[in-house]
Amino acid sequence: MREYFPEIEKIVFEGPGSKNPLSFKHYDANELVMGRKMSEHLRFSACYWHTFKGLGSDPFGGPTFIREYDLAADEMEVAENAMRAAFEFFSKLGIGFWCFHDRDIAPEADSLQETNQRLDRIVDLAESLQDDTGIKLLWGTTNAFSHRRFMAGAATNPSPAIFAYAASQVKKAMELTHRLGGQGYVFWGGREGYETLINTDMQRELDHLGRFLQMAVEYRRQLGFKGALYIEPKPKEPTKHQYDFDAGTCHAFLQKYGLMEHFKLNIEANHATLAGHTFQHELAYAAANGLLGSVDANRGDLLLGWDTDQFPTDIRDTTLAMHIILKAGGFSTGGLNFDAKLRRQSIDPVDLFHAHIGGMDAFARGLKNAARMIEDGVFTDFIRNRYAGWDGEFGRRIERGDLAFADLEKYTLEKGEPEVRSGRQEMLENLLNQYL
Ligand code: XLS
Ligand code: CA
Ligand code: CA
Repeated sequence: MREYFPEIEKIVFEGPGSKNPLSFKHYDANELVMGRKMSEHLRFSACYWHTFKGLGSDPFGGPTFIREYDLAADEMEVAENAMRAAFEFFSKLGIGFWCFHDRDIAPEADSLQETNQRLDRIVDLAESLQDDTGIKLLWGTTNAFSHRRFMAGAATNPSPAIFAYAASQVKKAMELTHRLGGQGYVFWGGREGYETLINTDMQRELDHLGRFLQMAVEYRRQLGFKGALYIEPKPKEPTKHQYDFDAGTCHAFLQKYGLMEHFKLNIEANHATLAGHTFQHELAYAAANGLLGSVDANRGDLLLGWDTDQFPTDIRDTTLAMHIILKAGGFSTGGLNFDAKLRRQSIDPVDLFHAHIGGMDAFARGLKNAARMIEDGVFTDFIRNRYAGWDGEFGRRIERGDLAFADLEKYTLEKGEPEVRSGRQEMLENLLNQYL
């Protein structure tokens, strides 16, 4: 069998002292953290689009990466070679999951029928490679944003024929995800949003998006697909205003259209910061509302206002993220998917290994730090103490709904000026640094 990464041996854990850049310094798949293997906590996934189809182009220039598997003359041969290269990469890296869009794995043909036949052919290959390697599908999704027919959106398009096209595509992609044993299916808004309200009926578009997702729920049931459905929030890009702006907006949308019990969120770090939030804020908001599903692990750049999709390397960020994820009970169907791409000058196949090794080590450290924070309990104790008044009789009566404004006025008149306490932010920030 042809190899696409012939110089790369299987990446193994060598520990923090190792000088070998092609080894894990912190990620040891079998190491137990809080009684569970690191691989089970982190559930790392590689994405197909950036890793195998992204070739370094940006708005100012074309591809800079040249990949062996791209060199065949026939499009479908390229698609099959890319799939083989992908599984060689996953196996050598030791990553347990992958994710794809329908259009990443097979190029679109002239008709939907033919496109779907191409997908079936590629999915046959993916299925056999999954069986051979034991690598699993974290989630599948649809690309209903690249083709020109989707320039004004998919489910929110002014044309019902385009809505129908998008539905047909999602139907097929859900079937393929189901066939590959996918643990989830993602809806990222693509071009579901608008450029200007002068030509947009927002209310109608939102209702259409709601109906579209209700149909997806119905089809999931019909198909017997047991994986989770996720919405992935993003505030802007490609449209000026995306409807799934952030976790809070998605939460309201899911409630309005009766979808709360059927969906969770796929939180992406870079989308959180684009929305003016931190990654941790979006995770915490999702967790607080029973919506934490899966994570697209990457980062943006504070000095750039767009979706740079860089590999995660910041230990403070990974620690705070894992702290929230662990406290919420960890992943079930979800995982940490590296929706991240190489910088344009990182042209060699080996750069893909460096990038993923760095991301996996960064989250392994984050996991271990967060586990120590939880085991030591200092942050939990501090917060518990800060709110301790609510555990007393008076606080509980307010929470239970036993007291009204008049009762609270009576209490205040009797007790006088309440005591105030320091939030101790600087002390806690110093303490956090001790864990990093
Ligand atoms: C784009 C999104 C996309 C989704 C999957 O910004 O991150 O890649 O994760 O469609
Ligand atoms: Ca993403
Ligand atoms: Ca992104």
